[in-house]
Amino acid sequence: MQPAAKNAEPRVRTDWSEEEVRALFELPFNDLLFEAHSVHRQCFPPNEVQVSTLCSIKTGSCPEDCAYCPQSVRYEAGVDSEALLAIDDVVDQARQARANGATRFCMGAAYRSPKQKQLDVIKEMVRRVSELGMETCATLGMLSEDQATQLKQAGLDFYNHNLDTSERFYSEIITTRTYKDRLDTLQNVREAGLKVCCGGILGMGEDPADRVQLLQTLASLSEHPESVPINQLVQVPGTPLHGVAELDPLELIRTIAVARILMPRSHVRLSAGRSDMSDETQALAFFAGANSIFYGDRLLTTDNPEQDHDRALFDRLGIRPAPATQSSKGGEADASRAAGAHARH
Ligand code: SAM
Ligand code: DTB
Ligand code: SF4
Repeated sequence: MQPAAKNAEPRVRTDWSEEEVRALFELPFNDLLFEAHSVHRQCFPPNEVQVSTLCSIKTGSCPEDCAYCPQSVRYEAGVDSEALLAIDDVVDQARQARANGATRFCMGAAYRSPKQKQLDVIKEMVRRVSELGMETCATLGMLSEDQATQLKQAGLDFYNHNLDTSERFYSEIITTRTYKDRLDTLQNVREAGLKVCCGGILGMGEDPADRVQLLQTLASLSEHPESVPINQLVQVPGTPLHGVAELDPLELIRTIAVARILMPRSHVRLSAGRSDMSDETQALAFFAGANSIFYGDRLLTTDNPEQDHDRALFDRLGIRPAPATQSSKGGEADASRAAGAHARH
């Protein structure tokens, strides 16, 4: 394949065929990384990584049966069930995340889909976190278009809803909602004018062909998701996927590189699973085009690398945290965020 022309921005395409995607995966590793990194440099500052912090606003006892997830009520995975957090507690956590240099705050709830009473509380959380000048993201399960619109009106920027894997492999992982349910929610989120955060999980025992199909489906959505989280399965004892064969780290890097080429303007997030990755694997992921991470010692219920470790890794790699994309939010926010980010990185 021809390397991307120097300085020419790659065309954004939503018509990638499965054969084209497979051909990218089958490139020699160096050719793939060269191409992905070239695309990355044309679209993004190569030494900037966007930094988000996760907050589990409602933990555990989820009715769904996602085989990877410790929050499903069906598995004994040691996660206690908690009520929806109080609004003030969530805002305090957001303020702390901002002081630590995060520009986006992602609120996750173990719901199949939120009820109106719950959504009313979450809308207030979104409003208050938004007032801090942070970008906001929520992941609450399935949404109708009306629910998505309500969140948009409350000031939500992004909605995270993952396809998780290929359509073919999906039914081996989740039986309580369909692939089409997921695509419908993604469409509702788009129609409401929210930015889409959508990706998947690797290392669940899927075939390489499933990784091809997942990326081809993501790149064929009518608009690419603005944010594409690539999670590596965090294996939690008690969940059905505990004990599956571990993913070859080079396959993770290949998947990130192909995602970067297919969706050149999207943020590709090296998401869950970093605690199990070497620094060298993460460095290669940033070279291949990953430019977003979750920062903070916890994901939702599992561990993330210590903040000190991430700061040291950024320093060793000469990476700086990206500024928030929404300068319009400003206010109380900008000065203290800039100070926090500067002090820490
Ligand atoms: N309940 C909502 C839903 O599933 O859409 C939102 C929260 S759910 C925990 C968000 C995402 O976290 C899932 O779609 C999945 O991709 C990811 N996730 C959950 N457990 C994981 C694990 N053990 N390892 C990696 N990713 C995981
Ligand atoms: C996403 O793709 N990964 C994040 C976020 N979206 C919500 C969640 C990772 C969860 C990992 C398992 C846990 O901590 O419970
Ligand atoms: Fe529930 Fe989300 Fe976990 Fe599935 S991934 S069990 S929907 S919290």
